[in-house]
Amino acid sequence: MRVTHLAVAAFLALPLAVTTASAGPGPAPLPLSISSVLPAPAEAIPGREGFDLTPDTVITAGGPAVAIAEQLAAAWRPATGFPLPVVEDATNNAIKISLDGRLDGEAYRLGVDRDRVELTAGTPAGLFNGVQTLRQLVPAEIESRKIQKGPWTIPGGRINDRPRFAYRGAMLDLARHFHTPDEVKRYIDQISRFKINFLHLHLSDDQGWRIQIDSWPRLTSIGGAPGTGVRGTGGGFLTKAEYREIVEFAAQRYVTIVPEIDMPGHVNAAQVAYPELTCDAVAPRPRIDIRVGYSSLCAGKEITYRFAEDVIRELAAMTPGPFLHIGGDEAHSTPHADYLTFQERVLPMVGKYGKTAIGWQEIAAAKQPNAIVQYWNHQAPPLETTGRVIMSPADRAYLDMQYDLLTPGGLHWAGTTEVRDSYSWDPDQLLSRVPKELVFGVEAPLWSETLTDLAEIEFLAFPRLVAIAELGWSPRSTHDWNSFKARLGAYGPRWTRQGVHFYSSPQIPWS
Ligand code: NGO
Repeated sequence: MRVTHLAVAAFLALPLAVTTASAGPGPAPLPLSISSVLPAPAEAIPGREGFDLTPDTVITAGGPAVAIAEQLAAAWRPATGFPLPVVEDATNNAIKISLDGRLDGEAYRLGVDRDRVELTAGTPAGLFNGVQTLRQLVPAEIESRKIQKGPWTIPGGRINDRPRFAYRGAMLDLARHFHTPDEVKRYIDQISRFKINFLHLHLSDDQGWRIQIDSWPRLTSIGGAPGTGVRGTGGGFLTKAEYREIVEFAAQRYVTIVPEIDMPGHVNAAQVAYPELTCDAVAPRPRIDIRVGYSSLCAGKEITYRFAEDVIRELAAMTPGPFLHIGGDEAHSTPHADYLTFQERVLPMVGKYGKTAIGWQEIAAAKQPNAIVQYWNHQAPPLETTGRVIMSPADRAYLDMQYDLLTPGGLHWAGTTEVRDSYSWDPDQLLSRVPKELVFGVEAPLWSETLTDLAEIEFLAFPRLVAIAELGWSPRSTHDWNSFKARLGAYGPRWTRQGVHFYSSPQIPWS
């Protein structure tokens, strides 16, 4: 459900202005090779001859592979104008997509030679990953929605690829400014091309509440009303039907949604709707500024736990994925003992409804044997925990940090973050007191204090999200800034054709 935005027009020209100012004529596109892929494949061996897509090329697939084959055909038909039928069998001029029980999880293998392309994986998710690789191996004109000339040569060679980390996430903040289901879907479509497999949605905060909860209807009728975005812009919330549609759209791209309700801090919008959730039962005023740390649920009241359990139960029921995020950050106005009491009662509720809890790094202080901790604050004392950790260091992985002080949008409380800063760290070496076996993966959060529309989202996310995606997917042995920046520079024309408002960083040799 969308409530009108006031500030849509203001931004649109900005990313383009920055883009052209810093880009210049740029080098000519590099010839594609089997390793021109983002994120870098685990192993890529060039071959002699490539495969030409022609009007007679067919895609072969059976069983669960058919849906993935259809996705590939749909991606390539508009620009090639070729029919690319998905058939059961063919010998020549074929792209063969099949499941192979010897592979598992998200891994895939790709072989390209003159007569055929073969993509195999143990699961549909693996095939989907292989298709994202294949899509990057044909020239950028393939991204056009109108027929282009070609030739459509896929460079020859072999790829043997698998992820370094199981969790490779991105996050959108719908609370500070609401983003519509269509905007969220477009973002999912973009991130899934880089093998990001989780999207965390920050659905509640001091300003607004963005997900329908039937047992507490004023959360959205008041907390999602017009004007509940930062500076009074926007407003809106996801109905359960819209949320389920997003979940389904994401599932088709092998992205799992992780919903977050932030507690016990960041709850002003809920308390405006239900004053009984404060200790003194007095309704606070609605807040549209961007200060943090002033609101808290009341750990001493039973209604707090009824509220938490109702929300968790309804959220779990509409979420097929394994994780629920319960926030836990910056509860500066919750006394520490109350914070522990709250978390030690609420974290287990997530398990009761069949999910694993994730919380921001502050939850590490509570007894939370199964919860996953999301590291974010590089300024806090060293994180210690015995559970799994998702790495989102604000000075590297927060996509809402400005690139530099002159680029539009974003904040800079954690410093400015150019593309090279987001690429140059190692997720399992950053925290001295967390053993590397506990690092579950990486996530790139994008907070929306300054963001009202998709152009602004894309400008901050791209290209830095790709740096985080590569840290999450590619083996450390492939980590190489020069290689990364060349592959990224060659990717630019794809975003241009897709109409993605990326920041053309002066650090990257854009083709
Ligand atoms: C912090 C804070 C958020 C802000 C964000 C802005 C976390 C986990 N809590 O990150 O409320 O939106 O910074 O960068």
